[in-house]
Amino acid sequence: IADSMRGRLRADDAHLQLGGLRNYLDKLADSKRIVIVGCGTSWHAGLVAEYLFEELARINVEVEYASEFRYRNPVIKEKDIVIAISQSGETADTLAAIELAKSKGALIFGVCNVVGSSIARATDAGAYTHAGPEIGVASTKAFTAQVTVLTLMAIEAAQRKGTISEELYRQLLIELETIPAKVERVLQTAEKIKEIAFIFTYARNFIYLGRGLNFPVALEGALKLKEISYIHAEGYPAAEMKHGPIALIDEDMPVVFLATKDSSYEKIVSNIQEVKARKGRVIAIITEGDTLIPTMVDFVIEIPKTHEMLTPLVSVIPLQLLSYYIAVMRGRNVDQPRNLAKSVTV
Ligand code: F1P
Repeated sequence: IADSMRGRLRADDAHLQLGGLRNYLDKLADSKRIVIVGCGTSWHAGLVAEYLFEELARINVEVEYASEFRYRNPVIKEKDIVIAISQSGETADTLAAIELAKSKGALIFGVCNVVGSSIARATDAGAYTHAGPEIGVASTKAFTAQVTVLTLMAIEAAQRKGTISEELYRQLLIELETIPAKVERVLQTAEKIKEIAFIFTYARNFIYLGRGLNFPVALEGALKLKEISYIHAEGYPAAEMKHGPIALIDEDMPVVFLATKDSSYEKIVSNIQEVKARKGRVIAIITEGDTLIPTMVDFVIEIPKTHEMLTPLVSVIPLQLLSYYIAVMRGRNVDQPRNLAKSVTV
């Protein structure tokens, strides 16, 4: 991941990294609504983008499972932009969603990894993620690369619209450059993650909770665990727990919290208390230097302090590693999980 990102981001020419999209950034900034379509991990990257476009560029965003969107009769209006996200560029549901949106007159942007893929060819403009081939079936570095491209799109749209200050614009671009080094630091905590994985190798269920930009990361953490270890896992917004999932919490339920020091920190701390009061076993992803949460939970994994808008790029890494080690310890083939195809073309 670090390799695929290193050297690509420069504060002065970030928009140049957006490939074919760079001539369309004014249209993006001018759009009244963005509809994002994708499946699986790509859909989760779209959810991260929803927070970014809304917060930074104040553009209304809807994120749709392509597999559902394609069978509806969605309302697409003039100046709507549809962004299709796909690692393989061959996912049939996403391709069908594009064709449907096109038939209604939408302008289609693509965020794909595979150059010349069917989805890339079906779009009006796009940016390639250039993450290199995903060796396994389950998307990992593709997620980070997709979120990076979508972050750049949101930052550039916001700058053009004037919804962020010039200072924040530059700060975000400069901070984006620090992400590869932060990802490398998380990778260095692999031994600790392996020890936690060992303890939970035979868990039957997992819950993942996060707030704000870490909510889609919770969904992605749960999906990775399902895909490669075959453990039942669910992700929820932490605030949604009290509306149902809290009934599942007992001493046999591992709960992974995305609990980084950002604007929802205090609320996440109280969610952790609610889970601990019901004897749930908590693994918390925390910001380096946090001294409170380690006193409350069973296990912590530290990640470097990151600008809140960029946190998913770093906070997803320990979840990918946790799934990886649990799956390996269960003897699963992490590259070829059962029942999954690299490109779902039907
Ligand atoms: C979408 C996806 C992946 C998942 C698996 C099946 O693929 O759901 O997220 O990990 O490979 O397909 P894509 O459209 O991003 O290639």
